[in-house]
Amino acid sequence: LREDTAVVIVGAGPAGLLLANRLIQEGVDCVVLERHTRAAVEARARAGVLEHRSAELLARHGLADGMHAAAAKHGTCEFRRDGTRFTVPYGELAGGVAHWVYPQQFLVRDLIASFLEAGGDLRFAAEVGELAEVATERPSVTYRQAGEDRQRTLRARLVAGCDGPKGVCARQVPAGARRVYERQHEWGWLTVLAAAPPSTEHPIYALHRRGFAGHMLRTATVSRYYLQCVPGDPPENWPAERIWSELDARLAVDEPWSLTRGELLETRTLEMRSVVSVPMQHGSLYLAGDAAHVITPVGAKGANLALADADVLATAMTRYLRDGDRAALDAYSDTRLPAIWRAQAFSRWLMELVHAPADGDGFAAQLQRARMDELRTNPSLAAWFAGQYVGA
Ligand code: RFL
Repeated sequence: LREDTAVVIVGAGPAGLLLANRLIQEGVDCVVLERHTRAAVEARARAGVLEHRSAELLARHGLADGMHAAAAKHGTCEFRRDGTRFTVPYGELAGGVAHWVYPQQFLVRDLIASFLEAGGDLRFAAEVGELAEVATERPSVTYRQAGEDRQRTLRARLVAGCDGPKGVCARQVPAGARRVYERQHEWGWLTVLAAAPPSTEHPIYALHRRGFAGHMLRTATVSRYYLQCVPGDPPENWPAERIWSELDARLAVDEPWSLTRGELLETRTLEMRSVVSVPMQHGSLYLAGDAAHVITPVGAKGANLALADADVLATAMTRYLRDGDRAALDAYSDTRLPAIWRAQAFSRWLMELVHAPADGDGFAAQLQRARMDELRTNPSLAAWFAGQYVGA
């Protein structure tokens, strides 16, 4: 079975769905292929923090109604160390802007609904197996719809690889045609989602001898927590009591404060890895979001970068398909990479600030203490942090 369309989009995450919505708004024909069911995609909890510029981007394209109705706005975060704490009013420091706390699965749900309402072609349970002729102007994508034996093929003029960090699209770029920059960070993370109301009004980054602990906000009834652990430490080593007592110890302050516990919804260990694949394009194939670059959750940048990639790509694809102008498409990688590297640099800076170093209370720990003091007392550094963090 063969069909034709202008753009095939592989993956219905934030990148693929924003691109699909923008293309359909511009009248460009596209098909989205997603390996999971709609229910599974809409239930996948990951990111929760949208930058100011992502919120503006969504609003500019009429895709922010759900976020405006349900998201909380935040402009302050808190750092803890040795029983003390201080807050950074980053929203105010960045000129009166804010983060929008809106779980990624809600955004995904909204973007699916708006694309389908606009008459979009989104095929769930459609697993892409291979891409062909991506170096030419007639690439094709072969996929299998769940429950069917035969494969289907879509021919297109352009393919957008929005299939996440382990997708098939990035592998289509020949090894000799790209450079993969990769870093395995020296810390491990346990990520925890719990049915517990937040015990704080703003996100907490706690630096502790036993390791970093983070308390992030999601909704009025669900919170996210992070615990630094040995890389590769399996979640089985972390029963509920250990998780809560570690959080109690690492988040403790010398004043009345307590952590509200709740049922654990999800506990995972996360590989703390950063990857940037350059260029983000090859022939008729364009990579966006985690398919092109992976960033750790520190600094909350991954979904924001995915949205920004998709926005630039949508404009470039539209110009080419509607007006025959290739300039923006050819420049796609070069347009996006500076911001991607800035996000990686900020994320690494924040990681070094809050993770317990391997040398215990040695030299690295003293540097870290100095850096934290600088952030607390130096308005120029706090202003830089604010702009980077909120994405002003
Ligand atoms: P996604 O969301 O992974 O979507 C890719 C989609 O492609 C589908 N797919 C395929 N479909 C068809 N055929 C195939 N062969 C396919 N292979 C894959 C997948 O099923 C999936 O639906 O990538 P996208 O769109 O690039 O979006 C990236 C974001 O999901 C990611 O960067 C963020 O979640 C990262 N992240 C955070 N980002 C933020 O901006 N703010 C945060 O607060 C934040 N917190 C987080 C995070 C990521 C986390 N984890 C789990 C890694 C917190 C955590 C714990």
